[in-house]
Amino acid sequence: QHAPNTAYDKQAIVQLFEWRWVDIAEECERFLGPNGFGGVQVSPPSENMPIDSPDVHRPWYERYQPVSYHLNTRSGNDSEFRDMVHRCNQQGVRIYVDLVINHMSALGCGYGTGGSYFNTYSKEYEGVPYGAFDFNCNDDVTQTRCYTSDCEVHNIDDPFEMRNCRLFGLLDLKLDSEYVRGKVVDYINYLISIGVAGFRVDAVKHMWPGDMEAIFGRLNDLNTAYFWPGSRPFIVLEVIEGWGGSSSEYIHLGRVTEFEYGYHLGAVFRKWDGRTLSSLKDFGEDWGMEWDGNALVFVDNHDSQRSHASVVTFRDSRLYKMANAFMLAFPYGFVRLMSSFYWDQYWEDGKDVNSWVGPPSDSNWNILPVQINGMGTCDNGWVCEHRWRQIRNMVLFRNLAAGHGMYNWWDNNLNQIAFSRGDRAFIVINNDDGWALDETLQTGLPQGDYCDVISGDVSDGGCTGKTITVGWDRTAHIYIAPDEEDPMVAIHVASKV
Ligand code: LAG
Ligand code: CA
Repeated sequence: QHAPNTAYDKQAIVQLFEWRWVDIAEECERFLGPNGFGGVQVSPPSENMPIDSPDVHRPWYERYQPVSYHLNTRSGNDSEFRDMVHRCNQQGVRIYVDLVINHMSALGCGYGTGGSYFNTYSKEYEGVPYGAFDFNCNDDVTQTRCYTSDCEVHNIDDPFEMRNCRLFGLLDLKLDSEYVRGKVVDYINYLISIGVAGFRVDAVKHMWPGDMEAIFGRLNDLNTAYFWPGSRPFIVLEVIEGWGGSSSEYIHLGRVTEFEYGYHLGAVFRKWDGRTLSSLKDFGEDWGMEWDGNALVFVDNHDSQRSHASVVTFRDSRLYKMANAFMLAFPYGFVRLMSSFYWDQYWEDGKDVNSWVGPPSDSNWNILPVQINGMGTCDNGWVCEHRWRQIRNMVLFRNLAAGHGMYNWWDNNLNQIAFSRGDRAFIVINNDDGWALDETLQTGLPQGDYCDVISGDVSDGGCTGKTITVGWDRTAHIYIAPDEEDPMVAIHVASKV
C-alpha cells in the first residue's frame, strides 16, 4: 500500500484541485499522458452538502462535508467519473481519490449535490443511509464515545477526544461499527472496481489506526483491466505532524503526507533566518522527516497554500518554480504537484478572509471548464502550475532519474547548488541575489550538447532555450546571472540535441 501503482514506474502525480471529471479526462489525453505524469489526485467525488450562506458561497471546503457516497458533485456525476478513470488509465495516468470517511457534514439539512436528503439534527443521511446510532457523539450515553459537552474536539492531546469527537463540527462516524465499516468499504471497493489506483485519506489523525486497518484490510485488489493481479491500492494518509498524534501510528498502513517538507523548502528558498540552499544537501530523513519510502512530498497543497506563511505557492512564481524543480530533481519521497485555481486574497489582521472562495464558477455556481490558451497554459481562473514549462519538464527529469542516486553535489556554501542523478540528469540552481554562478561543474552526463529544459524545450532535434555543452570529462561550464527569470539549468539524457 506504499507503492503508487503508476504505469512505467512514473514518479510524480498532480493534485487537480476542484477540476471537473470531463476536464481531467481531457487533460490526461492531451497533456498528462504525453508529459510523463503518473496520476491525478482528484477532489472528493462523494456527494456533499452544498454550502451557501450570506457570506460564503459554495466554498471549496464543502467537498469535505459528505452526505452520501454517490459520485455526484460539482466535479461531475458517476458516469463522467467512470469515463475519466477509464480514459486516464488508457493513457497510463492513474486516478487517486480523496477519501473523506472520518465524518459527514456539519449541521444543516436539505439535499446534497446529488439530491440525497439529509438532516443533521436527527443525524440522518438517507443516501447512505446513516442514522443517529452511526455517529460517535450521541445523546444515548450507552452509545456515545465522545464526552465533551458540545461534541467537539477540545483537547488535542487526548487521543479519545481527537478520534471520537467532532472536528470543525463535522458529524463523526463510528468507524468501529460493523455497519459503518461496511458502508465505507462498499464505497471504496466501488471506486476500486471502476479502476482507481489509490487514495488520499482525509483527517487521518481523527481516526483510530485499528479502524483503518480493519477497513483497508477489506479492500479488494485493483482492477485487473488496468493493474497487475494482486495490486493493492496506494494509500496516502493525511497526517499533519505535531498536532495531536503522530504519523508513526499510521505508517504501516501507507505513505504519509510529509508537511514539513514544504514548510522547510519554502523557508529555505525564501532564505528565512539565514537559511541557504547549500543546507539541502541532506534534505529528507536527516531533517527529521519520514523514511524516503514512506513519504509523500509536495511544495504546497490546498490547505498549506492557504494557511502556512513559509510555504511558496503560484503567487511567488519565481521561487515556486525553483522549489518545484528542486523537489523533482532531488531523490526523496514520492512527489505530488499542486494545480490550483486563482482567488483574490483579502487580508484582515494577518488572515486572508477570502480563503474559503471556491473554484471558478458561473452564475449558477457550476464549475467552469478549464480552458487551454495558445501558450499551453490555462484561462478561466485556473492556474495550472503543472503546465508551467519549468515544472512540466522536470517531471520527465524525475522519471528518467528514478533509481539513480544523488552524485556530484556542489555548492558555494550559500544559495548556489548543483547535483546529478547518476549519469542520467543534472541540475544547477542559483538563488543568490547579488552574484552570478560561473563555474565548470561535473554533470555526470556523457559528452554532448544538451538542451536546458528550464529555459526551453527540445523541438525537432533542436533546442528553444540554452544549449549546454558537456565535455569528454563530463564537465560543463555553467553561467547563471542572478537576475534571470529562472535562475536554473537542468539537462538529462533525453534532452541531448
Ligand atoms: C483535511 N485534512 O485532513 C482537509 O485537507 C481540510 O481541508 C479539511 O477542512 C479537513 N481535513 C476536514 O475534512 C476543510 C476546511 C475547513 C472546513 C472543513 C469542512 O479547511 O475550514 O470547515 O473542510 O468543510 C468549515 C469551516 C468551519 C466550520 C465547518 C463546518 O471553516 O469553521 O466549523 O466548515 O461548518
Ligand atoms: Ca473520528
